[in-house]
Amino acid sequence: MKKTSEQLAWLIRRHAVEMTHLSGGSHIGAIMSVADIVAVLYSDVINYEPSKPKWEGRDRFILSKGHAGASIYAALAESGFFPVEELKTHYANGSRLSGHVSHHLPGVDFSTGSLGHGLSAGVGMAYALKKSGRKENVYVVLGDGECNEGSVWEAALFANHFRVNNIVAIVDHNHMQSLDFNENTLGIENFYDKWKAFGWNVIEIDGNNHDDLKRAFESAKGMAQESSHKPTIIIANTVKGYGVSFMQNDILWHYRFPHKGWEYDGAVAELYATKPENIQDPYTPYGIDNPVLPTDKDDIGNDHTFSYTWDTSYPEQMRRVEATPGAGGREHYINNEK
Ligand SMILES: Cc1ncc(C[n+]2csc(CCOP(=O)(O)OP(=O)(O)O)c2C)c(N)n1
Ligand SMILES: [Mg+2]
Repeated sequence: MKKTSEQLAWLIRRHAVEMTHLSGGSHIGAIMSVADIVAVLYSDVINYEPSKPKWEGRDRFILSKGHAGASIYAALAESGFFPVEELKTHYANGSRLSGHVSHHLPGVDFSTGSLGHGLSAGVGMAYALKKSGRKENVYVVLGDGECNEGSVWEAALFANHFRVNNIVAIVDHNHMQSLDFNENTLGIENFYDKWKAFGWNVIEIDGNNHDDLKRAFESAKGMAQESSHKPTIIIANTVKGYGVSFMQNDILWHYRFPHKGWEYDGAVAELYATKPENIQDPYTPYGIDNPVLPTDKDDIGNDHTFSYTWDTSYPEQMRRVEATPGAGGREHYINNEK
């Protein structure tokens, strides 16, 4: 039976913890961030046929932030494109499930990993489909740090100029990239106005909220039919590491994988506590009885960014404040009421 978006998002997160744990692979924070977007796309939005991955009538999907490949691998396996068992080969020598997304896998149209290419490829596909009079849509998921790449904006110009209205881009706007917050690396604000200025329809939502996501994809369909024929972008405000408290908003978890001990046990136990009904945890069906807990000496709750910190509960105010080095910087906000 087809999974609900909530079930699929949970399974993506649970698989991702296992896959990165087993392989020592990275980018778990990026995977947790995008899991809800990918889940809603595969449960409610994208037209596909798992037994015929190259079916002509399929919508095209590109995960341009290809370092979060485990999210799409899990979504494809859970949607019937290949056996779930194969997920355990992630990152292994000879596996089809390379760390970054590979088109050698059924259901993947375009390999990604070198950031900045997915939107150009997606706009090209959409343009070709439209010119051929076809009705399929193209969906492209980008990272917000990825929007530092100039090619993203070139594709944006092209899509507007040629009225490519059968593309929907989604930006996983978690304010972080690999080593620091976007705001400290190369700022992209005011993001909404930038996309508007490039001629796109813009929808801004909470990207970890499934109702918001579903409404946004519905609205995008309506906008595509408007006479202006503009492309549409959904700015999905997300939290990097979403779903496991100690990974959330902590840049450490861009590259770190859940190690044996409290990191793996803590992630699994937290996820198990939020498991939706009618699905099984495929690895630890009864959770973990006695999870190893972090001690005072363990590196948890510390600020691993270079110099500043960011709290997504203050997106409008754009509060950017100095952290106290080595003292749990995320607790220290200027003008913070707490
Ligand atoms: C062209 C290119 N430059 C650098 C990298 C290395 N890299 C991998 S992930 C990443 C950060 C991406 O940040 P963002 O797009 O915001 O994605 P997030 O992980 O936050 O979802 C970088 C710089 C890359 N993959 N491609
Ligand atoms: Mg980001």
